Amino acid sequence: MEVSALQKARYSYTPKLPDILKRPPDNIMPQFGAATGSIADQADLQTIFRHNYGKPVVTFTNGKNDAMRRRLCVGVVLSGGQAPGGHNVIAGLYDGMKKGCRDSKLYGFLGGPSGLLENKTLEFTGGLIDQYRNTGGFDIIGSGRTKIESPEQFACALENAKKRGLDAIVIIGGDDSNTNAALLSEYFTENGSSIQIIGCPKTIDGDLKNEHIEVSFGFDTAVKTYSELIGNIERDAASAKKYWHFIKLMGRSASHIALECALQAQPNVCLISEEVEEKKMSLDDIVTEICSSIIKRASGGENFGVVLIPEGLIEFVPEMKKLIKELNDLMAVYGDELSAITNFIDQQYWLERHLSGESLGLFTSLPPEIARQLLADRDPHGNVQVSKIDTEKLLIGMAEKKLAELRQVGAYALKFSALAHFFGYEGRCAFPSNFDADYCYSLGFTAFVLIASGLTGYISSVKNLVAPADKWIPGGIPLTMMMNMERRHGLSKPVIKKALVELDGNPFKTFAASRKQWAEKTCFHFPGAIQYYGPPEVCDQPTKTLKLEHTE
Ligand code: FBP
Repeated sequence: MEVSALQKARYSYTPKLPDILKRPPDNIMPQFGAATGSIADQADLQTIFRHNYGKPVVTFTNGKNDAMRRRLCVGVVLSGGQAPGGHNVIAGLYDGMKKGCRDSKLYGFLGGPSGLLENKTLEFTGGLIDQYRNTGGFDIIGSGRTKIESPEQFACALENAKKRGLDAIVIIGGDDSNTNAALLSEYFTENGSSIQIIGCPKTIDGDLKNEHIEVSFGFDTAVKTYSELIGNIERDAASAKKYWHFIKLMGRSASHIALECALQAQPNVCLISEEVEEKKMSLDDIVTEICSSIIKRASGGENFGVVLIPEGLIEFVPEMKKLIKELNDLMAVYGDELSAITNFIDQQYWLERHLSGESLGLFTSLPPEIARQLLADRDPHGNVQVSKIDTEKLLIGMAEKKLAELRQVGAYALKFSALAHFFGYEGRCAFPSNFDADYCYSLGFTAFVLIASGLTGYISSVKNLVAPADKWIPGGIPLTMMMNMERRHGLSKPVIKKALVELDGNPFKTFAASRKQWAEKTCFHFPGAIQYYGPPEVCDQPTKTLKLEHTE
């Protein structure tokens, strides 16, 4: 296969490792902290995770440890959406295992968790790994969104892991996949198996984070890719001076991606879903805020601008949230009945009989394309697929209407011409930034040390990420520590808590302090493309979010 010059160069990039992981493996000792507890609902979680609850946080120190030299047989699963750096997690795990013992074997389950259920694997070789080092994508083994949840699926996963002779399985995924990892680990132990489960924090959305997981991998590269594109659009807007660009950004519920892109590119408006919810803003309030920037800028002759919209926004607008919840509940019960109705008009008649008056009023007031998108298939967790709803177009339509009304009363002689964009897939498989390449490799290597140490029910963690990589602190965090109980499909379930944007956190406060000025003046910033070779201040910087979260 012919590869690009950059890909060739990236093959030979050596990811930076924390100092402790550079030692010979049999010189790395696990060090255990005190017993831990979950963030909430301790009694329930203690009952559900009888074997795994309360385990200590693990860090590593120097010390003779022969266990690191044992022969291991491990399987790895990539779960959920792609995130830059996944290949390096596998490379770090593979290199660690081979450094420990040349005869260790690493298998990849094909196509995500379904590969574990169908026992579809490939065995990694050095040659195969070398073709994917420091590259984006999950194509080395593929990924998928199958959820392992029924008792039959748990039993099947255990049987297949035994058949393969595995010592451990590494699950690389987001909050839901790592919740699944915790349940799988508990099930294995409960059923007398010593097969270990280790998770790894992945998702471009950046919502799998807490005191111990400073960031999920992939966020760094994805936000830098989107910020580059936004900067390019800003420059185009400032050159042509004729368009307002409405840009929706991936990120599912949380607005971390939009917030980081705003900090980097300084657009005129950036909506933050968590603030919309907190202030109980209606769709009309949101459009009024956008129009206020359009009008102010028009009065200075600036008939152009950029608006950033987190993809989960509409789920945070109180009236929409209520409508979506009613639709989700209806679809959970009558999904088949509703999808058997193929005509949209008939679907509306059906909804007239099932939605509350308020929600029905809102549903029928929406542009038909948006209303149709709200009825589209749910994801495996029963949620609306927000990436498939054209919120950016909805807001453009509403802004056009509001501005037209204002023009009619003769208040404003302004031009408004808007273009819609959606950035998501453009960033999920980019070549990992140096930060993600290093971080992922360290996460994979750390997973090896946790496995060799005989641990299960842990997530690989690398901390102190604003420092240079040699000062990073690798270790393991009990998965149960990050959990609470939440309602899912009408039942109380253990889940890893999703991290949303904190309105009293430094990243949001920094944005909020500048946004008034950005809304009126042109303060665009042009971050440019991710750089892989050059001075550390250009190539190795973490995101602004990470820096602001970890500096006073
Ligand atoms: P994960 O949470 O699985 O990492 O996925 C992140 C994400 O990119 C979201 O930002 C987006 O809403 C979703 O995946 C889209 O997924 P798909 O391409 O499967 O529809």
